Amino acid sequence: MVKKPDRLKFLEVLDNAVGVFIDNSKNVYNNIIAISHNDADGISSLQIIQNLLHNLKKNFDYFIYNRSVSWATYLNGILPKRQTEKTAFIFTDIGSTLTELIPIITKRKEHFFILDHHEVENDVGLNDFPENLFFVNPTVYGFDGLDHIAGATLAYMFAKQISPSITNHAWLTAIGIAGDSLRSMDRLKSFNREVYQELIDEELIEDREGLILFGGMHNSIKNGLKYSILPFVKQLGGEGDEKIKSFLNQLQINPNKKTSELEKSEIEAIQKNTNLKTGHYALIPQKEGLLKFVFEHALLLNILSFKNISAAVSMIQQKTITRYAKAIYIDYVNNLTKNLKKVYTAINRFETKKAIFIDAGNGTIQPSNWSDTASFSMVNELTNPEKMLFLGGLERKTQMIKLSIRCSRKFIEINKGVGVNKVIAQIKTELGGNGGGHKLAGGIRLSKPSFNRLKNNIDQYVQFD
Ligand SMILES: [Mn+2]
Repeated sequence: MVKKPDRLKFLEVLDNAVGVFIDNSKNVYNNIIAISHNDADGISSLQIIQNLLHNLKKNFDYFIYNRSVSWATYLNGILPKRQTEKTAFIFTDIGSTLTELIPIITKRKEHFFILDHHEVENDVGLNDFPENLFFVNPTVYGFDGLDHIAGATLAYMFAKQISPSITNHAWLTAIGIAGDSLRSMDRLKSFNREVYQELIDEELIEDREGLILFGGMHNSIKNGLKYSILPFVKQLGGEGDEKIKSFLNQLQINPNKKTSELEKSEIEAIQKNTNLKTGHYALIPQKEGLLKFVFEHALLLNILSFKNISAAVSMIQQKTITRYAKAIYIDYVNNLTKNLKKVYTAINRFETKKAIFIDAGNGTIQPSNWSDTASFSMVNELTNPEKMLFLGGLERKTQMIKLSIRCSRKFIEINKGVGVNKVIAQIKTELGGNGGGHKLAGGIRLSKPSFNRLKNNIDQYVQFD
């Protein structure tokens, strides 16, 4: 994390994987199996690889892995019974759990190309890889897997070296970047920034500047203010139409005017009365309606991935949104903004020096929404970013306490590198329970007595010396 990115070393590893793929793709590989992650970045990465294999006229199959079972179990159903060098695997946006994968890959004849930007476990020796594994992961060379390089950015860099005409599909990269980074486009860095600039220069993406209401950029300003999830608009987000209309009427702005068509003076008037910022956002020229707006398109794929993965995979190839997908989208932003409003205004909380507990149980927030409510509360700083957030409650079916745990980058800085995963590991050691996660996000299930002990002594679990 702290070390300076080693660009040359990373590009050398990427070039090597590209070289091996090119050498074998003509005469050796006749079937490629692509495996990707079930989110917007994963689906965009997969589409890039599919287009590459289409250009190369290769047979291919694809699978999408949601990490609900181990790699061993999952791959058991995918790896061909008869091993052959004629098959190769490409993993995108997934595959950094090397302690699980290396033992499997070691026993196979096929080449495995893993193009991932998730951090690798600490206890893996990066030098004792099996010869058939080509592991390309920029986080190993000091890059940040969110700000610097999305899974789709990496997939695009790989594909473009093999088949330059992949550039026609490069707009897919913007969806992956937006879906993972959750930032306005002016805040991209490193490879994400460079590829995004290339998309603008090639006119594959239209970059615009305006009021940022992610989640509602495609909408009227009334609905934009109501349904924006990044940022959540304090005082207006999740509110009823009347309150928002009267706010806009006072500023003499037509509530039905499109967010993307506001005049400069209108934007300034809104900014004077809210916490909103302007920034850059991306449009896909050949798409229409919601799908034209890259952030909203990515959000839709992230939502659909959990509900109906085949709908998500087909949506990325469509020009306009289906009614089915639109209904799911509206339902999602409607619930999420209402829940964020609850976190911001009303809900019961218990606060210590280092932590905040929010009781979302007893129907306050639907359990299926706990995780996203916790995430967007934290990124919007609706709770103090210097404290770790524990949001959850009693889960009826298990009679356990289920908690979504989040922290900010600021928290990690203040606490010398301690993040959610370390706190969860500490809780599990001392109180039991099931769970896990990464630096910024994770979750745990605990018995009621364990939960009470946690709550009473929380600062001792969050503190490390
Ligand atoms: Mn990703």
